[in-house]
Amino acid sequence: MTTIHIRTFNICSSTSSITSNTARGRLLTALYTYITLNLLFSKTTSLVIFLIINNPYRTPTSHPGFALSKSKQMKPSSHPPTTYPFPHHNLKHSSSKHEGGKLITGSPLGRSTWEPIQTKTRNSITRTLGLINGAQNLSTTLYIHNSTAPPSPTSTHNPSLFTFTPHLNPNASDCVYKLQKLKEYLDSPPPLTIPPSYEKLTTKLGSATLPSLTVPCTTPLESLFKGTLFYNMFQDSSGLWYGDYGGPLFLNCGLIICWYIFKEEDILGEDEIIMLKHYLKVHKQNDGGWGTHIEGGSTMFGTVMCYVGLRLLGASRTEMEDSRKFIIDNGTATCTSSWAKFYLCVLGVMKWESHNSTPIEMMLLPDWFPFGPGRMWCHSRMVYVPMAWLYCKRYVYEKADDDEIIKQLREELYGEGEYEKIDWKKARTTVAPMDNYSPVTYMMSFVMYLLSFYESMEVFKPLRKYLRERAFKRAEAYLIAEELQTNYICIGPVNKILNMIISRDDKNRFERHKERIKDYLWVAEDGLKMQGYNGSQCWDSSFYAQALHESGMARVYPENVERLYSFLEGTQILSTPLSANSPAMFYEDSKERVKAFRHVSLGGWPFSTSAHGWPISDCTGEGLKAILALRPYVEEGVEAGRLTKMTDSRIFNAVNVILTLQNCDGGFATYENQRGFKWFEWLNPSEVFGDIMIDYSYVECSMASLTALSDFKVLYPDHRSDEIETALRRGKGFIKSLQRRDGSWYGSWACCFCYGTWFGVEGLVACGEGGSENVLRAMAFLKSKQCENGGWGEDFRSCYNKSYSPTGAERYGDSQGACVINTAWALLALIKGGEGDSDSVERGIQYLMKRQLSTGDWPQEGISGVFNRSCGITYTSYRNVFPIWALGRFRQWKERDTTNTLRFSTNLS
Ligand code: LAN
Repeated sequence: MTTIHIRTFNICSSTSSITSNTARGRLLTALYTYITLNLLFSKTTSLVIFLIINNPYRTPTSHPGFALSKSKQMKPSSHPPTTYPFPHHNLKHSSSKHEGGKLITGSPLGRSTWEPIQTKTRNSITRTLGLINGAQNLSTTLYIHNSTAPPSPTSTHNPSLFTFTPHLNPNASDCVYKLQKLKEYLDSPPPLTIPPSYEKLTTKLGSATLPSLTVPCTTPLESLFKGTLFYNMFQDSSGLWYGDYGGPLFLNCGLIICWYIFKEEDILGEDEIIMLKHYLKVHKQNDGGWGTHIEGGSTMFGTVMCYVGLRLLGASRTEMEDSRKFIIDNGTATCTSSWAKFYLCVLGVMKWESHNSTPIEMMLLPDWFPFGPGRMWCHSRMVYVPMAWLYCKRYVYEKADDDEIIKQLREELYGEGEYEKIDWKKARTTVAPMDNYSPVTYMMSFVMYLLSFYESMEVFKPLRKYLRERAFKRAEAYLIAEELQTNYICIGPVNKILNMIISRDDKNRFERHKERIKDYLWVAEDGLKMQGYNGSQCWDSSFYAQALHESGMARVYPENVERLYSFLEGTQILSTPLSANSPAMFYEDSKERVKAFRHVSLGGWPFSTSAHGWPISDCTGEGLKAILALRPYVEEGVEAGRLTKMTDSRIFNAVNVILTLQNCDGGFATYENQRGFKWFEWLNPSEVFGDIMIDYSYVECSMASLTALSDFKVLYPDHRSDEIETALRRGKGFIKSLQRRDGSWYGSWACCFCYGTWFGVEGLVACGEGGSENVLRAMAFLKSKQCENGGWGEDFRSCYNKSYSPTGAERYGDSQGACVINTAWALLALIKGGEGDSDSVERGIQYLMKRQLSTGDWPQEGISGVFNRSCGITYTSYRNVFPIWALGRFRQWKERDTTNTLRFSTNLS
């Protein structure tokens, strides 16, 4: 009986479109389910089940598909309509402060790992699950986020809650993590000191600590309050919000190859293997292939990487027949892109002759030379240096020739008996059209041609030997510097694995690398994945801090705000006693920094954690703004010694990072100044990625840096004031120069024009351009894209095709193509641009309220993030943070007084 109720609810919520998903319908279903659960279980148990089955993962009714007019246009994904049972497996999530990991240097703050839980617990949980589900054979998996205690065996989980239906929506909604956090929250709800003026709200919308599941929100303030009540339940005790940072599919294979080559359990354990396999399987498309990321149509890059990954993890050839066919039909693995070829060479299923020359000698190029690793975008540099190392060593998995799976792969990837006959040299230039986002240019082909002579001619042998020996020494020092500066996390998941393979013969380095693999893993309904970074902790939390402040909600949750401040304070790079004493500090010395091509780190904020150690312009900007915004709320905590004071000198260090990051064009790039030239892009060898060769100035990075300077200027009018004025003036010019004719800005790091335009408007207003012609054009652009139902929507195709996606967010948003996150971005921009009283904003706010779930959450729709033009990346926090912020900004606008200063009135009438 229970099963039927729960499933009925799931089906209702997952297949209804926005129009049929009315407040009344949802309310009735919610009420019905809640009462049923209450009859069957204790109050806490029912709440846990209820909140989870009120699943934010909303699946639209159909998958429309669309025509491809240009060969470069992104293909839609087409996952098979199969639901997979959650495998029998248990992992729990932890933060390292509970682990006491000996081998970990740097601050453990914000570290996120998953671990298996005891079999005994697993059995008892499985039994409970069977009971709830009414199907004993459908035992499920429980993953536990280990930042606090694992749930007791009495906690209840329903396998159907974790059902992942990728053909409807391949985005998971972080139910696994949230379930665990929720349990912790309910076990010991934090004391909330809600101001008396909020009493009316709390009585209406729930207790002080729990959102009411039955009372609908009727005003924006109620919606805002419920949204924060819900999201705050998932704050980690260390003050941050964790979330899924998956999306790219090609990253898993690097890790799997590394594990396979070394076969060590502490690289990937039994539990992780099962879950990783599950993840790769559920993201397979109807045509047997995989996309480069979860929402993309199949590519040879994604397919070859996932195919090899799955086979190494133990999937049989027969169960992969359709995928093998996809590879063969698209020209065999010789037609995959260059990065996949690199991995195949390392594994020994492709010969190094098929790889273009990647000389490690690039490390010897002098600084004055117009091209060189120090001038490249740091992510490209950090990947191509270890790649060049492995290429120049012609590194191959040592047991490849005797390994049965490798022998089979050599047959499967190219066709029976073909491997020895392949013209490997020719394979250097073959690439399937679906992978060829940035075709190799004539100039690059010519460079490759010259390099192939250098690589193969006998006459160059002595010179090669001489140069290579020196280059290897220089590269080794460089790789070690990266490892120590990042406490072995490394800048990203690609160089993490490559550096680890290289460090194999150095026991100390290798062991430390292994300890930090877990930092990249994440578990969600779709299984375990290698994330695109070691998380987005600092970035997400900085935005939320500003949302809490701007909405007036920071006063309502003093406890959460203190914890949040404490996380942000502790995450400033090299600025806490622990991080300042880590080996990374050695490299902050200017001589060492220059050798390692690094910008100043001291005082910057990272995207993820302090231990990661790479400051980013916009993360520093958002981090600084967040700290400045929260300061008034934490004075008491600082005085009482509960919190560490942010000294002025720490704030000045952050400002220094920002000021020194401004480029000649007035804009800001990501991690470093722009050191190369645009023509470097002609040498982009990746094929699959666009604009990766240098660090360009972006609207996002510029807005965050400039708004931070502008906030800072108000509080510290005497510190470097002339420089700040100049920076703002130059920044304003840059932002204007990037605006497109239609009034929009292209967003490079999220989907897409709504995101970019929000940054553009916010930046211009901070530079004193409110009401200018540029801002008005942006307003007109946004209004022109509003859907009839009041929302806005775009998906990943906007980024890939660089034009507003023709059917909006129809695939994973609502039937009109609108979605929650883009609506929030558009609203943030419109209100900032002076449109707060417009009908457009009113309708947008109504839209957000309508789409809010009865828990206070919002549905998980399409993928939000993007990088390198062609790869999507997940941000599960965005669906909460941005709607809350937009509602909060709307509230502030409505309550502004005539002098346009804020009141943050708590009067609810
Ligand atoms: C990120 C994540 C954060 C992102 C923002 C801060 C949001 C952005 O405003 C600036 C660029 C930045 C820092 C960014 C750059 C590219 C990254 C590092 C990523 C998208 C996360 C993963 C991606 C990285 C390149 C993925 C690794 C894969 C390779 C192809 C090397």
